[in-house]
Amino acid sequence: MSIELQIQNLRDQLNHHNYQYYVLDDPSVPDAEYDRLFQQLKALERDNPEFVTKDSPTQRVGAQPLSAFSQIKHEMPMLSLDNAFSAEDMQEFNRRILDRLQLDGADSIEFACEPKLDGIAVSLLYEEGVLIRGATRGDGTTGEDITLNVRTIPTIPLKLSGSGYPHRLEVRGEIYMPKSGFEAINKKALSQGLKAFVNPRNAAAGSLRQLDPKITASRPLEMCSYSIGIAEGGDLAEKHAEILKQLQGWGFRLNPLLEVVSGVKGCLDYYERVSELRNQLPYEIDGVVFKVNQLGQQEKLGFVSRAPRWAIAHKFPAQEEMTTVKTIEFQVGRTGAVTPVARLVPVFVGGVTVSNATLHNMDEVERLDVRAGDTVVIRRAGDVIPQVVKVVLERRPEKTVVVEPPEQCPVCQSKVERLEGEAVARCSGGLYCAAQRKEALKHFASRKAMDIDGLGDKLIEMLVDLDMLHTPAGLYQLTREELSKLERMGPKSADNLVNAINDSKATELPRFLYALGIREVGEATARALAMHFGELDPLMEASEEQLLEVQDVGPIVAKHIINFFDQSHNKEVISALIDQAGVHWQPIESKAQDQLILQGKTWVLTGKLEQMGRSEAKNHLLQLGAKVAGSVSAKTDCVVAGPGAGSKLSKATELGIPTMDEEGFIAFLNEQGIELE
Ligand code: 9MJ
Repeated sequence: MSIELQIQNLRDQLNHHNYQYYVLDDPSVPDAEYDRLFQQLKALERDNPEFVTKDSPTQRVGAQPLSAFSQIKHEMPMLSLDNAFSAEDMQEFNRRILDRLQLDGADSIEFACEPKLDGIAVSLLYEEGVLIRGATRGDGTTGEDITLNVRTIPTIPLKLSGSGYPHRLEVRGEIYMPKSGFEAINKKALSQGLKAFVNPRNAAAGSLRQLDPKITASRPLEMCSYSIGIAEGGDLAEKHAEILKQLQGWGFRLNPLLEVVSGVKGCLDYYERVSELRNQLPYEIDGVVFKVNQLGQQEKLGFVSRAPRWAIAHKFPAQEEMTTVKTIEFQVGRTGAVTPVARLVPVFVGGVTVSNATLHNMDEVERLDVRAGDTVVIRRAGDVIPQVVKVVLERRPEKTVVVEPPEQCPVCQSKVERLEGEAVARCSGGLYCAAQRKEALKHFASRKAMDIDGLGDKLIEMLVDLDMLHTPAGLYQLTREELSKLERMGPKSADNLVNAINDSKATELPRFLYALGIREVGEATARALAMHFGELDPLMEASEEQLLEVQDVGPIVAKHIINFFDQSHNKEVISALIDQAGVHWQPIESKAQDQLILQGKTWVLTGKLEQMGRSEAKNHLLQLGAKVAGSVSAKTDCVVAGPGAGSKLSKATELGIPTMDEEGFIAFLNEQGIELE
């Protein structure tokens, strides 16, 4: 490609990005990419000055403002800043200044240092101390009149305080949205089904660009001032940092990290210190700004077309970069959550190489409309996990395919279920799914489930990793020979473990149901199901309506139960446990009715039970044969009263019915061999 064509090509790209960024507030590429293109164009033009034209993006800044707001011509152009990307760039900046001022290396320049806030540059005009106009920077020459909107921002004074200010004073600064405010409005927008903002800068721009100032007022915007424009009348200090202090006295917020340093070494040191702080700051910055502090020196240095020679922005490494999505895969987590993940062409961003980014759930995939082959903007700020911020649609290749959620688990092929109102899809494979197996086995063996002594989490992980254990039924086939070969497992411990596993075969139906790890079926629900159905088979065949009759079971739990028993894998595991391994329990009905201690008794629960839920308490009573009634009468045998018990307790006392508090009730349950969850 000829040089001329390369230049034209770069200009076209930059003009396009400019329009997206300045006019539409919808940046198409990360700033770092824009900067790179800009630097490339600058270098080509520097080496081939015959091709420089007036309309090159290097010769003007920004793009045309939108016409929705009235336009304002800045009396003094609003400058932009040159960029430095390295210590060498900073050395060169300093050298140029010394040369122009005819100073030598021994004379160090005083620099005012400020963080470079990533927001929107604005100009505020005060006449006789009263705010009369606010404008955006626009293209530096012409901006938009946003007076009504800036008046809504609390950190902008409507009237100056103190005295001695110029009777016409233009204050310039950055309007930005703090990180916390950004997260809050995005959360709200997403909950209302609205589009989220890409980043805080974008959110600030979008909020300022509202024709209705009420909307701007509702957005968490702040402003810091960093320079002045017009100043007529009044005495201004002779140093930049001192003028800022004067502004502070008149009511403007300054960035608290403002400092004055000496020489380029002082600048580089400031850069390092602020880099360290970057992630902890409550607002986003993309670098630091150095300004020659003495106004006399600033005047001598003057300007080049777009920027002052006396200031520079030393940019931080980018936190946003572009890369390509190779594929989108689905990962199965420990709870069976099926999560879409973008596999990326590795990209260096925010100080690390990123090759994967979670897409969280299908809602997020749909929101981003991300597809394999897409070019995406990746953001990694601080220690936050890398995020896909947006798809660069204009770079989408032909024939991309919309991502469909998997119907089957990518690990075990079981059905993936996504309940209404839930963002997360889950593998219903439960015990069968390899990805969930370790957790399921830990649960199966735990104290309130099958209670296998000596089978701890580490051991389960080892057995699964060594491919010695696939399902809970496999536990019952482990031999002492196999087990004693394991690390740190002597023949005695192996013996003990095999015995404990064997002992667990004689169990109770509620424990067994709980051990299966059906979603939302905790110990109390398992017990309620066991009491209601009496045996496993009728429960496995139960319809939704039948399940809904059970105390504690609502539509969601019912769906989980039905889904679980619908999976043939789960049925196979259950059959292996019962028919092959010999897991068994006493049939509930076979317990002679008169053996139950509370058979024929009526109990009432009242007040707040702090150590167990009402439903757990009720289940324990039902298990012991009692009827649990809602009101106290002469037929009541006992009242369990927690704090806040009212009329039921007084009625019981009146009728001379025995009562107990929660402590007493727990002691009673313990005597019956029932331990709390
Ligand atoms: C920001 N963005 O924080 C300037 N800026 O000065 C600071 N921007 C600036 N100074 C002259 N601190 C033009 C832009």
